[in-house]
Amino acid sequence: MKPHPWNESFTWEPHTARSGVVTQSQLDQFDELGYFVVENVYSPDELAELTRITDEAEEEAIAELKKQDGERFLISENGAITFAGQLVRQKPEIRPFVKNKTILGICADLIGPNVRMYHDQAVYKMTEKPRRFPWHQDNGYLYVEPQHYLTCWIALTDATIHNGCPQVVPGIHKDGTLAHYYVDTLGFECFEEPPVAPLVAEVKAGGAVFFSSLTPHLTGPNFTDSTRKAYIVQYAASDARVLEGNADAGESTGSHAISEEPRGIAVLENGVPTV
Ligand SMILES: O=C(O)CCC(=O)C(=O)O
Repeated sequence: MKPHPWNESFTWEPHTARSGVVTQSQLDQFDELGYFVVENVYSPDELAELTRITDEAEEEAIAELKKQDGERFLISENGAITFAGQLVRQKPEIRPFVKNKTILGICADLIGPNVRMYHDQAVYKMTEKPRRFPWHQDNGYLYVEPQHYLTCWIALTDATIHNGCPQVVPGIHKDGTLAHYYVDTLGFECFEEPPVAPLVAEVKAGGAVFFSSLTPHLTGPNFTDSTRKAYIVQYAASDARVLEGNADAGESTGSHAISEEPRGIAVLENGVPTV
């Protein structure tokens, strides 16, 4: 495991429970292992409405995939796994869900008083065709500074080891961003074999797995007959910047503020939820 070329120094800062939404021992687990699970983030009615929106987005993503050769594009493949991105931008009715009170309390504890929802996508995993899913850190895709931001993996259906719940490699987040290499059609990977045993993060529908952008993770195959549905939302400090350029070619060639990107919205300003 090598550090990402742009990760010249990194210190993991421990977090303190201030919002009252989660306990200090949950945050201690986050600091130690890089993740924790919170059940019942959404009520059954909220979950039904959120899923209605993501189902619609997934149908649109499938319609697009059907126009592609072999009905696939990179890792997305009709009948296997679909990614429907930028829903906050395209479907404003989803915005109240990314401003959920529990999630914003966790954002305040783990990121700070000024937070922007940075990226979102619905990921549906169908009964699996055998394929590898790469171990990756979310910051291994687009390099953001500060390197630590928060990924909230919301289960729209019960997520278990049998249908592709998240799995995380504990402890590695403390070293910051690792070098990633591209695995053709699948995406970026930081290692093929985890250096320590992965932990399985099962979560019931309506709950969420919270992990750092620095926590190596993947989701396993779906061996069941029904689709595993997730909505993944990422939150970063409002003044975070995306570094530009090709890491393999050397230094970053520039950067832009995440607030310049149309896919995100501010969710916390000076500790207060935005309207
Ligand atoms: O939800 C999934 O199946 C995988 C999503 C994931 O790991 C990601 O998009 O970073």
